Amino acid sequence: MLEAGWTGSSTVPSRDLYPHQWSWDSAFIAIGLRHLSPLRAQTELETLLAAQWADGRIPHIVFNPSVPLDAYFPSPDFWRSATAGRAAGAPRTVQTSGIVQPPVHALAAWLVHLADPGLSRARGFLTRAYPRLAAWHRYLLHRRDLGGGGLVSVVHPWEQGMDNSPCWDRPLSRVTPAPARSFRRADLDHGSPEDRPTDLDYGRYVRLAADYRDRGYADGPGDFMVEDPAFNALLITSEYALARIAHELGAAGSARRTRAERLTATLVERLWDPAAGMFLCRDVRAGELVPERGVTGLVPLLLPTLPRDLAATLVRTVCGPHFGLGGSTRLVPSYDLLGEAFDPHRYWRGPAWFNTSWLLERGLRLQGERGRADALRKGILHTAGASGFAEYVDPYTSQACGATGFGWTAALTLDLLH
Ligand code: 9WN
Repeated sequence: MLEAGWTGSSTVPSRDLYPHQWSWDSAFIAIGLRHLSPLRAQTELETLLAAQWADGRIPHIVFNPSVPLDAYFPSPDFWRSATAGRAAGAPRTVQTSGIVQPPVHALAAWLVHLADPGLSRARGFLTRAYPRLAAWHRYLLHRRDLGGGGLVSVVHPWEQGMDNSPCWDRPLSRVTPAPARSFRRADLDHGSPEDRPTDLDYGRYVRLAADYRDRGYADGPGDFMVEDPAFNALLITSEYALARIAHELGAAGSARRTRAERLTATLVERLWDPAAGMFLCRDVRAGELVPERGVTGLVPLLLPTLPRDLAATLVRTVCGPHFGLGGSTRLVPSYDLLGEAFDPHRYWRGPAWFNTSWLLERGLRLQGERGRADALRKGILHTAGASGFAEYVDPYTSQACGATGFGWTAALTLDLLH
């Protein structure tokens, strides 16, 4: 599947549904590819990093110019990166979107390096990647601290990567949708409408992205600003990876480790909800936590300096009635099984995804929960194979939903097999 999705310089998430390069997909794909071809894994990340903007942002899509414009919406003529993104420093040689995705890249770069340190050193892989990754983190921490409390805000649900999670319903309700007739949804050519976000969701996605574009992709207060637990936890995880990369390159990494620890404390301060027993999203415009339990709020299990009692509570929450792991579910559902908005088939409103389960497998292992991590690993491997490497699955029946032969499902399966 990864061979079939390889374009010569990167891997598509899915030939039909997502025929370009996606930012966090590429990071996960590189983590798997490193076991087959460390060179290709390095190239995957290098292609993405080459599309970085001068202000440090790594765009969520890098468009393949040989794919027809109508194959995916929104296409390059919607984002107009070269013109609308000029002030923010969009690259001239390649067309990209103007929003970002979760910062898994430094973690991926470090893991790719470890797969073949000799090749990595000979090619100067980390020497070239480090300044770009550092600029990426700088962009997020400085330009995206829209709440002023030290955490990064996302300005679009596509940035966080869990597009139609019920966590966004409340903050999104303030956004006036673009009229449905003003755009054409190419996703419905390949995906079933029951499994995809609704037209109303899309109207809001389009409005938010068009407004951001029309402001020249300048960062500042907007209608949608959310501090998300997974996005910030992945930034912290990647900051630890950057500390290791700095050390490998002969520089000191301790300032980065200290920053990662400080960010962990800020995450707890701003997003931990003791009553829910997990992290919640903060709606920055409304100045309050969003009372919805999404898988995003479990991802901080990845953090090594999470207070022990919080880690223990998170483990209980993953295995309790809201997520059912080890009981009614084998993979972690994307949203609260008991939540009002739960839907076992609709995208990020219930189905289980492989990338988040992979992250939680890692988190459980890091927190010393070996038995649970082993069981989740088994569940991922079994379900990936049985579902044809689906994009996502019904959390109860493991029935395949969305695309099959999906990039990160194949890549992360490979990773768990090693
Ligand atoms: C919008 C590519 C991407 C993933 C996201 C997933 C989905 C895109 C879409 O596909 O989002 O970016 O068109 O629905 O939600 O996490 O990166 O696989």
